[in-house]
Amino acid sequence: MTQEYTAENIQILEGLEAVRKRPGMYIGSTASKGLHHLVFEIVDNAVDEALAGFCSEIVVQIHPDNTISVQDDGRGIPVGIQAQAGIPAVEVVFTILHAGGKFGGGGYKVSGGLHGVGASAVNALSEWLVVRIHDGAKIHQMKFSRGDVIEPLAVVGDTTSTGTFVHFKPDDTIFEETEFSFDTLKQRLQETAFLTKGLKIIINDLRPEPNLSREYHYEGGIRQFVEHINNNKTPLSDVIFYCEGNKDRVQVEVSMQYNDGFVENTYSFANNINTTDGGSHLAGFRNGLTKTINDYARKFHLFKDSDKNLSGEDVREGLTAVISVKIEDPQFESQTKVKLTNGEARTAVDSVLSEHLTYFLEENPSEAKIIVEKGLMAARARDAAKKARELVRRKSVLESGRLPGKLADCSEKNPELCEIYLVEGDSAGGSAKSARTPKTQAILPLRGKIMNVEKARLDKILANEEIKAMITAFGTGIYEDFDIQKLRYHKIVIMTDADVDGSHIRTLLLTFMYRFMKDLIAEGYVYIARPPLFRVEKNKKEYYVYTDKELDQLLNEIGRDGIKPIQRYKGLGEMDANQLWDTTMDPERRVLMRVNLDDAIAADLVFTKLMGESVEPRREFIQEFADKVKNLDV
Ligand code: 28F
Repeated sequence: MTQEYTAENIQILEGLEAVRKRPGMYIGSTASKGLHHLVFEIVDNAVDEALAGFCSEIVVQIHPDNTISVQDDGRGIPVGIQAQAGIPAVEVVFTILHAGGKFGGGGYKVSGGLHGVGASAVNALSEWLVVRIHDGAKIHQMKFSRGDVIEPLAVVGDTTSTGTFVHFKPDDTIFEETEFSFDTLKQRLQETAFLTKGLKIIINDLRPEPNLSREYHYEGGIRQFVEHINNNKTPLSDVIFYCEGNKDRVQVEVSMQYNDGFVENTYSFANNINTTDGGSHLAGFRNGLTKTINDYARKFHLFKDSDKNLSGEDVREGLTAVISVKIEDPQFESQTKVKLTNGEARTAVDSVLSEHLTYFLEENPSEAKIIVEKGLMAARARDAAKKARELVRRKSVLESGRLPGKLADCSEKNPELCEIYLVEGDSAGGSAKSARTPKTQAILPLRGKIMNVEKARLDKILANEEIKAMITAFGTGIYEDFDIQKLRYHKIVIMTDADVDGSHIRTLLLTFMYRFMKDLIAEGYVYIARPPLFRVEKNKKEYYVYTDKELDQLLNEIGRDGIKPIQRYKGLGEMDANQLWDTTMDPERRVLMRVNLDDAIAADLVFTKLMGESVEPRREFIQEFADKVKNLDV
């Protein structure tokens, strides 16, 4: 692994002025993200030394003045004169920009941060930077300011240890933000520790009293990463699959474990970079997984129907997986480095995984059975969902014009003027029907708690009578057939109780709409009605109040004397038609919140969490969603 470093390895050399002139080009941004990126560039060099087999511990410290130091126990950056440049190698590392971060074929660099520009870019963007190298005998030190040498390399002491220490202060004339976030750093460092088994990474935040400190050290590597991800889930077996291997100079590691949920959680990395858009290594993983499980199931006659084949989606339901490849010359689809394109990564992951997974399944028949059965169940559910979709589709074609019996439709025909209230419960539905303006307001009562959202599968959701009624009432069809032009109401108002059941129903409705009628939400047709929590009466005047805080405020304003007993509404059903009109349905007075998904990707994640199995993320969803809905008084 050790090799002579020569200048030939450096392909493109640029001056550091370029970095200071256009920092964004080199580190992505000068905001908080770019600031933290500096730390990862330095840490990545220490990680490379660990990957080369010479470093076992990295210590990162945030100092009280928001400076950062990183220390490793590797060999120490070479201090000898580098022949080509005629200056010490360490000076080369800190003053010559290795554009693109590549040292060329056979080069030293294996990991590499997002932009891979290395220590020199960090140096260029630091008000000052100190590097201290222990070479087992002497301590060598060098100081820089904004990329320029201000103290040349010199021996400053004796030592018996080896390693590299770098301390720097980001230049506040470059960065808009110079405050480091412990959470951001610790999260990424933990990820790095998972991906580099055996490496101990310590982070200390010396700013608060008492100091904060974390230590990450995983002998099990990505196997423990999988365990960590499945921590709040219910695994189908305690056994976690793990394999590693080399092919075509690609180093491959895969670990996975199934849980009882329906969501896939696969994380892929190339040279420790989280490739959020996947790419060739992920494609190889998917291919190998599907093929191997199908081959096994057929070989051991686990399919009743011999033509049966599980789809990729079937075998990935409830799967948590981490794929990590290390590759000499990683190619990415774009500058953001979120999608790997090296073809050899695909074949390498496919073949390493297929080989080891085949052994694993044959050696662990009970795990194999669980996996195949999970896939078969997913396949059945998918078939059922497809049938349910077709049913709904056919029905809406056959019965076009036939509206659900429970719907009290409005008489207006121009959709722009029409609204539909989806009301929880028949009794509130009844009040809403008598309260409404029949010309423009339609009411569709939804009975009680429709179903347990928690574990409901989409096929069950689609088979649900209330959901089907909704689809016909909207008129748009769903999924591939969805046509927003056919929407019969330009306001869809979800009106549920302000309790747990109410939020479940709301969540289910939104999930359903998001999955099958995404544009309804994207184009802002969906609203949430906010019924009041309290009714206060004083001197024949009525007040409706929507939160506990508002109640306090009101009572402070009007005083408590002569107040009638305060009515607390537990549900919509407790309000009579007049009250419902006054507080929740009168366009002049009601409070509606528009459901606004400006970030569909983030929303999908939120919904995915929601459809999952653990209670905590769902609570977060409700919280998160509440933040997303814009208060809009219409
Ligand atoms: C706190 C950050 O940067 N650690 C590093 C090494 C070790 C070698 C090295 C680094 C030589 C000149 C390219 C030592 N001995 N921690 C770090 N530890 N770089 S960075 O070499 C880099 C090449 O430029 C090293 C033998 N080979 C390599």
